[in-house]
Parts: sequence; structure tokens; C-alpha cells
Amino acid sequence: MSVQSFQEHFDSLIDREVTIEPKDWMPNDYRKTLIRQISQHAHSEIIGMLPEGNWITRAPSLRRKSVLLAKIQDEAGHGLYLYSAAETLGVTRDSLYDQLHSGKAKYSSIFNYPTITWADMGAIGWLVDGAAIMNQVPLCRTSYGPYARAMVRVCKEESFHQRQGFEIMLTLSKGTDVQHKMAQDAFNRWWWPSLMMFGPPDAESPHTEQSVRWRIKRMTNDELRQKFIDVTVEQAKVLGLEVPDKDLKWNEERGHYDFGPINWDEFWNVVKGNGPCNKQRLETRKKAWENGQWVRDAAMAHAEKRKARKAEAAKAA
Ligand code: BYC
Repeated sequence: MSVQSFQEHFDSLIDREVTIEPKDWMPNDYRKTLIRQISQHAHSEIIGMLPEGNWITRAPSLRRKSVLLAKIQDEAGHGLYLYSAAETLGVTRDSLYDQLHSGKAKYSSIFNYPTITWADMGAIGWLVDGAAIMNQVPLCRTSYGPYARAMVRVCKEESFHQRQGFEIMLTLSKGTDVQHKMAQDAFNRWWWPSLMMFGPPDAESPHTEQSVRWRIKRMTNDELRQKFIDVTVEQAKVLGLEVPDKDLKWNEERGHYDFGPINWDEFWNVVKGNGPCNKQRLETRKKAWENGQWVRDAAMAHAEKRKARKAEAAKAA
């Protein structure tokens, strides 16, 4: 087959909504885009464990502690499914880790903000995981098979994460005055960064148009952001919390909430590495990697021993 007919076959799979699988021919840029998006997503899951890890030892009860631990472990799992999905595209996990540890790779801007109070655990679950679900449910139908299948399981777990966050917020919001204030304060701090998670406005997003054409992205950044706002504003009413946006207003004609301007300078500043916790996050991650060297060495030594034992047994037989 000529490159042209490979391309035609690829285009027809995309048009017919048949997933592209690792051994299928695919345009080089499609492969590159997937490696970029899936690896950034994997890094986000791994770095995303750190802001919450800060609260494991200080969770207010045994129940809260075990739920938080389970959630953070899920995030490690999500990172692993995603790194595995990226590997099917021909990139090694070591090279992806190198990109993260050297500061070359991006990960979600949201994880560069500090977690100051226990209510931040509620706000992260409710808003950050809520935004993640909004973004990831359409990705269950993304055109690359291994990514789509990973997303199905990730989304099931994210929905438990979102509920645990909402429940923390509900408990605090309906609790004492101090607890209510704590919940509102966390909401105030996490609302705008959560809206930034969906990425720059469509008009300034260099990748959206092509990714939508390839059906990697099924919805645009602005579409998902609007959907998230419409759903979350109603949830805030149930919580009895005030959305920190004085311009927020239901627009009857559009059938959506209008909202105030997002501070895109802040977003790009965080993405470029200058957010409140970028340096700390990367340092912690690198330290964890270095401290885990003995585990990787022991696993390799054990594998070598087993191989040698097997070879000896085969010789003796
Ligand atoms: N932060 O053309 P665009 C989680 C970058 S983990 C940083 O719109 P694209 C969780 C973008 O990479 C949630 N960078 O790009 C875990 C691009 O840069 P490059 C993570 C961002 O890819 C633990 C440039 O800006 N979710 O939920 O078409 C605990 C231009 O953007 C961000 C995913 O990763 C950002 N927010 O669209 C709790 C979902 N936004 O590569 C929760 C999968 C944009 O050209 N990813 N950039 O240097 C996606 O859906 C898409 O990649 C995005 C961006 C919507 C994020």
C-alpha cells in the first residue's frame, strides 16, 4: 500500500468511529499528539497525588484518612494505565519520566497550588476531579483504542473521587460557622484554577482544531468549561456556597451561565513553571524517584536471579 492509501484507510477508520490500535498505520503527527497528551495526562495524575498527600497524616478521622489514601492510590493507578497507553505508541516510560523530572514536560496547572486547609481536600475532589470527569468522559470515545479503554476505568474511579470531595464540602458547609467559612475559602481559591484546567480558550488553543478532527478530543476546551460551570453552579447551590464570580449570571437566550473573565496571565505563568508550588512539586517528585532506586534495583536483581535459576533448572533437566 502507498502512503496515500494508508492515509485513506486511517481517515476512513476515524470517519467510521473505528478505534485506531497500536499496530495500525497512523500519521506521524497523530502519534506525536497522542504521546504529548497521554504523557501530560499521566504526569498530571502522578504529580496530582502530591497536594493531597500533604493531608494524609492530618485527615480529621480514620474514615477520612482511609478514603483519602484510597483516592491517592487510584491516582497512581491512573498514571500507570496512562504511561502504559503511551508506551503502545513506541515511547519508553524512562524517557517520559526523564521529560517530567527535567522540567521539560507539562502537567496540569492545577497541581501547582497549595493545599492549606482540610477543606482543600473537599474542593479538590469536588472541583478538580469534577473538572477531570467532564474532560475525561468524552475521552472514553477518543479515537486511539488504548487511551479510550484506560479512560473508561479512570472515569469510574473519578466519579467516586468527586463524590468524596462533595461529601467533605457538604459536611463542612453545613457544619459550624468556622467550618462553613473554611469551605467557602477553599471554593474561592480553587474555582478559577479549576476553570483553567480545561486549557486556553479555543481561539488561542493551537491543538484543538486538529485534535477534534482526529477525534482525539471530542469536545473543545470552551465547550467543556461551559458544561462544567453549568453543572457546578447548581451543585454549589446544594452546598449553600457562593460561586466567587460577581459576573456569573444565567443567560436565558444561550441556555448557559455567563461568567467573568479568567486570568489567563496567571494560567500561562503557572504553566511556565512560576506557580506557587511548581518548584516544590518537581523537587518532591524527583526525590521520590531517587529514593525508590533501591526498590528498582532489588526488583531487577530478583528478576536476574529467577532467570538464572530457571536456566540452571533447564540445563539440569
Ligand atoms: N495545564 O492547544 P491546547 C486529574 C497546554 S489529572 C498545563 O488546548 P490540548 C487528577 C497544552 O498541553 C487531569 N498545560 O492543548 C489527578 C499545550 O501545551 P504544549 C489532567 C496546559 O492538548 C490527580 C498548550 O497548553 N487531565 O484529573 O489540545 C488528582 C496549548 O493548549 C493546560 C488531562 O490531562 C493545563 N491545564 O488541550 C485529582 C486530560 N491546558 O503541549 C485529579 C487530557 C493546556 O503544546 N488532556 N495546556 O506544549 C486534555 O484533554 C488536553 O490535553 C487539554 C489541553 C484539554 C488539557
